[in-house]
Amino acid sequence: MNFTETLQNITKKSLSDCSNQELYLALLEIVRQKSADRIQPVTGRKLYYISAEFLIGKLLSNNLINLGLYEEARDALAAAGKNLSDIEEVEPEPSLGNGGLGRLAACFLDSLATLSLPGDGVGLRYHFGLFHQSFENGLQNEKPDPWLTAHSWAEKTDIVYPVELAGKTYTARLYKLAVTGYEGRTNTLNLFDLDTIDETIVKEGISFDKTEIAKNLTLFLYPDDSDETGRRLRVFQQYLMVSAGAQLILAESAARGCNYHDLADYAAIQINDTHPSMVIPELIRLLEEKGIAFEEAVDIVTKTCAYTNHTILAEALEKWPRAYLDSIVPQLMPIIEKLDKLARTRTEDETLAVIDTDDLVHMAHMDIHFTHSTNGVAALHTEILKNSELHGFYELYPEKFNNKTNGITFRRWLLECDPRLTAVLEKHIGSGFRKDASELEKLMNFADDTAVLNELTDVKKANKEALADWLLHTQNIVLNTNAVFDIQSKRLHEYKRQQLNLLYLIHTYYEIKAGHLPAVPLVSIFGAKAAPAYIIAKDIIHALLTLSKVVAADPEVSKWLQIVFIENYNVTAAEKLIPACDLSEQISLASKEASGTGNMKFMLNGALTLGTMDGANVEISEQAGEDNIYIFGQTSDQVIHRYAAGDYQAIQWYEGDPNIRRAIDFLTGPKMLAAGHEENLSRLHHELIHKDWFQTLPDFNAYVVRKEQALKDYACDPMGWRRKCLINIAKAGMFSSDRTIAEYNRDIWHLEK
Ligand code: 9GP
Repeated sequence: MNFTETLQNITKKSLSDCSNQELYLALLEIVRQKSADRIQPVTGRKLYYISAEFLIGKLLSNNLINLGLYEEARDALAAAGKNLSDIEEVEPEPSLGNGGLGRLAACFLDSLATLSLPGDGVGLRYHFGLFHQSFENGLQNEKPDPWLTAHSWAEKTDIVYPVELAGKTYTARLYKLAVTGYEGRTNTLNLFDLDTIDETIVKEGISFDKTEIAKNLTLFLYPDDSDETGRRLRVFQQYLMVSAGAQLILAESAARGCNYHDLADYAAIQINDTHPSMVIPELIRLLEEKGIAFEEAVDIVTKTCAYTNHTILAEALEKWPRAYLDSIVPQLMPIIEKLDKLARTRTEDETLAVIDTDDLVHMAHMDIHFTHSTNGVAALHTEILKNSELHGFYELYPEKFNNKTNGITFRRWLLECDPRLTAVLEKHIGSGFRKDASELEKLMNFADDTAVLNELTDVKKANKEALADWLLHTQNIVLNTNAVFDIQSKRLHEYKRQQLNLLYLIHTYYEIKAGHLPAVPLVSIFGAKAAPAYIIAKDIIHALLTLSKVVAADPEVSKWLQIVFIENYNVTAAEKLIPACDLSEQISLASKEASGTGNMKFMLNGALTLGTMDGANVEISEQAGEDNIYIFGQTSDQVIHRYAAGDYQAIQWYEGDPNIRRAIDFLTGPKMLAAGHEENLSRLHHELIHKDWFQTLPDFNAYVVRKEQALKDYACDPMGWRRKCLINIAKAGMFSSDRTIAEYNRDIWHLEK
């Protein structure tokens, strides 16, 4: 049966008579069947990647590509006058993540399945995800982001586990989502939920009664933690995830012959940041219930579990007040106390304790003491962990520390999102890079081939047009596609420094007014969500939206500059933005971005990086060569010293540099106040002058100089620019998540194909 017949068999009518919804459901069924055919038995260890987030994105095209059905499906539909991308519009994007942490987890699942390694995800089935962002009156507005439909990819099972929370028993139900690899096996993303969740309790935006656990537990990812009920709710969620997850792991291992003493021969557990850390005491508790003594249980759990650290920012290195744990998970507290005592027999250093003198339980400390591996996510980040943030732990357990530089799946971030570039690559270097990313290096043979460089220019232009079309019909935004596209899309956070870009844009506004025109018209695009309780982050969004209005209203400036803030940045939007980008903004304060993965996606799609020597930018710069990247700003050592000296005073930079002062003062000048809100703009103005925790001002001038150099190169030497782009694509191979997963497997998991 050919693809058309298979589809017709399901829809029971001719394809041209089907609605996109009917075709979507038929495709979903085909993908489900074909994925199920690839389920294979597990031999040896199986990995469980436990994570609060899995930012998987839409699945239809990705699954068709991985099953080798994409072209067939596209052609069969086209023959009936249907368009696969229109059909994909029917699919809601699963809203199960926030940013890089969650997207990394999704890339890892794809690579595990592609490498035919047995590795499942374990997480929660949030009904409304993070939130849906819109802009109203220049401000971020949040509302639920529903994605669960009657025909969701995640299928309900009969598997349930009891979970004790604050003395009451809840029933966690398992939903399974098939993850099929590119020419590989099918694994599972296991998502837990409660049957009792009541979506109707959400009122006004995203607010709901945070105390009604049975009704609210899996409504949202990262519920607002600015008050105590919100923080406690996060503990409730985390325990639901790890307790149900641990029961699943033990049940599946036992079904394969595990007698619990040998759990580490059956399971490897990766703890993704500190949200799943309670899996350690929970597994010990469950093993004790099976009759295993505490000491042996600790040993088993240590051999089974490994921990990944994704940040040095305190906010994500969770420390829970003991009182929360005493009331929510009283069954774990005696175990955590024993772990604290045990840790104290290994070191006298109070700063490495599990429970500190303020009665805070340090989740990362528990992870490092009681797992066999702690890894950072880029070379620089791991060095910072070893030499400063976690130095005491590194001295105690040097053998546990290792680096695993992040990666991205090229199936989604090249084959799916940039079919035009993929076609050009295949024409010149064959299709081996689909499975072996290092083959991209073959492109270096064409670095001086004008015809190939012209083809890359055509691809970029077509991608810019496609982005413009999409923004026009989804957000009513008109883009100038003859401009250079400069993009900063990532979570909104002061350390990522969208505010530095903001100051640059104000500076450019003044320069244009003074007749100093840029080398090329600039379209500056932002995509970012701010955590609902993060006030300054929301002020930065407001300032950018307001500036965008001011610029658009000024014909002298708008010829040269356009500022676009797209709404509700998510994976779907990223797949449109990244292939269209010329200049990729990776401008975090050096030392603060653990790795970044957006930086890798932009590089792979032929954008040049404007960035600091931070996270994986350092490795991107090594791969691409310093002539093919625009690096600026303080080094991580300089930043760390400045923090240590404790003498950074933003006001001195503000008072000492007229350009900085001019840009900051514009925020509260008449034009901005006429277009925006004084409260938000003054707060940001004050923050930049009196706090500026992430040292925007010392990097301002270096940023302006480097960005102007990049725009000049783009405008004055188009072939030279395109050659740099080609080199970036050719050297992106090391950032495949297939490489990352192979390293995790070699050093930590030891799974069998
Ligand atoms: O901020 C890091 C980002 O740099 C990294 O690429 C990503 C995946 O490793 O994790 C992010 N961390 C978090 O979102 C919270 O720790």
